[in-house]
Amino acid sequence: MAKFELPALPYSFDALEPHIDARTMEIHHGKHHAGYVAKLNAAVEGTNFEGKSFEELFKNASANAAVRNNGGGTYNHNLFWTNMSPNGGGAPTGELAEAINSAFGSFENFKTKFSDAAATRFGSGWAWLVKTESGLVVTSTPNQDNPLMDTADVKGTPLLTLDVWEHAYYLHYQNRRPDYISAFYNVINWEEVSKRFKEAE
Ligand code: MN3
Repeated sequence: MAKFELPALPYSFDALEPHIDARTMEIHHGKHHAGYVAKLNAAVEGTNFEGKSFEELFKNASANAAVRNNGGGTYNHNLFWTNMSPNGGGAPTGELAEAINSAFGSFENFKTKFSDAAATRFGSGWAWLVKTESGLVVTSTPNQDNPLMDTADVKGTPLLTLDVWEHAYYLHYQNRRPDYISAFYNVINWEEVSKRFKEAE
């Protein structure tokens, strides 16, 4: 039976410095993310969830807390690493830029909305840019939940996400979550977000 695996980071631990420090990346990927993958495999073993895709797991996330927490913890980090790049930053282009302008009025307005979602998520969670049936939406989720789960307030295809658990920023930014959120815009991999946007059509 195929098991969930920890994907290798697509860049070195220090590649996102000074915005995200190497020590945080090393612990975040090697300890936190690896822990979710191991616990997810243990949680699905011998259950109806064994051998299922993330999408299938998340449709019934409400049925099993361990699958919900560790499935989200695995999937969300898989996405998070790929939507950052040492060559990232700047602004989206093409159809994604048009969709962002259409939904939020401008790229600057999108940034304000996304930053607010990330800053106001109480405790641990994630901010999201999601493609829904009615267009692009910014939302946030608690804990390791995501917009593919049956428990989500806003459901859709995740295009971009930001981890706002303290483990994602505390070593470098301590309590300054807003500074971490601002720095994130310097490393967003808009090419990857565009690719996900097109695949979701
Ligand atoms: Mn994390």
